[in-house]
Amino acid sequence: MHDRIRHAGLLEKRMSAEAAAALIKPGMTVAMSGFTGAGYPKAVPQALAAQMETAHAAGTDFKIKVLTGASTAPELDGVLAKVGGMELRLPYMSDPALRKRINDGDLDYMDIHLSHVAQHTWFGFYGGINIAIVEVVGIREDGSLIPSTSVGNNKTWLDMADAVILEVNAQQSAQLEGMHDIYYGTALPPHRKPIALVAPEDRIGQAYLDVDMNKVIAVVETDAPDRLSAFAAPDEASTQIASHLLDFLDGEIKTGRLTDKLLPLQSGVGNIANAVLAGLSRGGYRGLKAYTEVIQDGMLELIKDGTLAFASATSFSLSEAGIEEFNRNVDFYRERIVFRTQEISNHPELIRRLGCIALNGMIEADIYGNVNSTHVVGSHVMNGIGGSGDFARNGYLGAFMSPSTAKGGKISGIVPMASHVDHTEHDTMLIITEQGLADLRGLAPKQRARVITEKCAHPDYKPMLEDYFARASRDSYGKHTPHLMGEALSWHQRYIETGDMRL
Ligand code: 0RQ
Repeated sequence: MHDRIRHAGLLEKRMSAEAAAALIKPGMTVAMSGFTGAGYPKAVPQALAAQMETAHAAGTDFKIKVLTGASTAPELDGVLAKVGGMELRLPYMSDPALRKRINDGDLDYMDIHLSHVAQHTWFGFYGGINIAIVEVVGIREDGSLIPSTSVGNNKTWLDMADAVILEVNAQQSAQLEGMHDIYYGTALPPHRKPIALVAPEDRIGQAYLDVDMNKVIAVVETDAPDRLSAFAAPDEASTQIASHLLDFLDGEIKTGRLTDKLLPLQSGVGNIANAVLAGLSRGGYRGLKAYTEVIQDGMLELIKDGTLAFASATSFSLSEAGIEEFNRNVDFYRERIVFRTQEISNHPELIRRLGCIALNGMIEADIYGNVNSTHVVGSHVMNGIGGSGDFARNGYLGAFMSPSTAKGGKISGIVPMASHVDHTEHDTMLIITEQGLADLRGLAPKQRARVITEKCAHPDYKPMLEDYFARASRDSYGKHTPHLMGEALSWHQRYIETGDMRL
């Protein structure tokens, strides 16, 4: 028997990616595996894009609705975006071609908290799912599936879809078997029960995904790596952000609010989050734990050097060097990493119970601490909210980090009014730039404005913010959260008109 497909019935269902793609029809809702460039289907979406291109050339419109775990890669989002093959996409994305299509207004993009996607699917909010396409590492004798480098929403997709296409990827390490914990205990309200997870390393489910064999319409063999994007080397700004965070955590330990084991860490995506994690290894911590969505290279480093004793996530997002490191020392990492479904990795009940320390990147924050994670000058979506809201609202601490300026200083990361709000002032506790750290806990709006401006703003913009706040404090309609409504977004308008927020 085939070593990756050990179920006789499913072995019979092998076919080419082209034949499997031909089963997908215009207008279908197709749910795909994949989370932050890991564990996404690699062959069928490419074959589908080619078929769409042929259809479009013949004058036939061929678009589908695409649901995923989070971002995927050029072989999925990229190819489908390039041929104009999507009418709807949700949730998180980061592919440049797809981002361009969305910002050109060519398709609908729904940005949803990652913890909401599975349950909204069960609630029927997105209609039904015609086909699920899920990458797996292998199929066992009993037909259960060995999950890949991400779990994401795969359990929900397999359960809810009318039909299933499996991509069995021989490139993924067979050693991933046993690293997953798939929880099948979720129910619909009012029948929900407490989820019995009280520590990041707890196992509450099974190592395999179940699938109704009768729904499987194709099994496609692939042999291609994940996206494996490289991370930018930590620069001065991210190193300073990491130092401010370390100083803050030291202070919390001194006051007795935290111990030197901290609380489970969550770290977002992107270069800043990756660099800040790398900085944590300088803090001298040992045996910390992570309860997070994504394991980037920075977190793997922390596991390797003993800073982290254990990490729970739903996905990898590694560079080529990162996956090589994992594969080289897989026995070591297997003992220290578990992958869960994203409804569990991002579950508000669990994040609040564990008391996560949430560390996420941002586009901008305003002087009151409202945070924009997603939209450049209020309208151009970057990636999406991802899980940042799940963790920031429900964690013990919610920190948002960014350099104080972007685009060579032409944009301020601290603005009078956020041009789009993903995390309200009620959810944000720490704002960190290379300039400093604003601790907003226990502060009222005007106190927050002074602290954020003082600690986080770049010197080019600090006098402008102080001037705005002084005039708003004098002339605002209400004096609780002072704003000059005609001026609050003028910095963004100036950037659109002149290419620079500075006066
Ligand atoms: O643009 O690539 O064109 O140079 O944004 O910015 O500074 O490299 O930072 O890679 O950490 O990303 C918010 C996007 C930050 C990320 C965001 C431009 C900047 C650059 C990237 P270029 P940096 P990062 C869990 C958590 C939301 C989702 C989330 C993110 C590019 O952290 O997507 O947290 N977060 N999920 O130039 C204009 C500004 C800007 C700006 C940055 N104010 N104006 N452009 N940029 N600030 C994980 C998941 O949920 C999956």
